[in-house]
Amino acid sequence: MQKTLVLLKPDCVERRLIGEIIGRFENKGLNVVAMKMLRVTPALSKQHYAEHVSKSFYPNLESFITSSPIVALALEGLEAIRVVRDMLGATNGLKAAPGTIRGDFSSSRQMNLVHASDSEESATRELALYFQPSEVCEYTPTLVGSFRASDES
Ligand code: 3AN
Repeated sequence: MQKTLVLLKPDCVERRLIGEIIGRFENKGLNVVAMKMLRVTPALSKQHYAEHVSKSFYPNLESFITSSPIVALALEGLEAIRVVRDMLGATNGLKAAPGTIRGDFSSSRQMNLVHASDSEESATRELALYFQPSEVCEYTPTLVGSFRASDES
């Protein structure tokens, strides 16, 4: 099992797509194990986007991610990091395949609705930025047997 960090960005919240997008993850069989709404501060933005801070587009990225509240989620599932990235689609909504979240709802590179961790290292780092260990609720849903066979874990 893996955990991954998902952020429903300001455009997702402003467009009232929170329920629609979380529903996709739930329908897939991923477990929501932590969730909160928050406002990203400039300091948190710099930590989150550490790899982009020195790039020319960073100021626009920071002003966007701090512009409205976001919803942070920890999702758990088998191969959850890759599965969630595949569900998001390409970074630019104009290039994302139909059927993916960005392909179906976004026509922008910046306003691409959702962030998800892209590796185990990023997931560990990013989950720690948004959640205390005590905020992550470990549980096994009773429906798990309806989502996959017992030998598929
Ligand atoms: P993803 O969210 O698919 O992992 P990243 O981490 O490469 O994409 O980029 C995060 C955000 O940084 C994007 N949503 C976009 O707003 C911005 N960004 C990335 N690359 C560029 C670029 N070449 N020009 C402008 N903005 C960019």
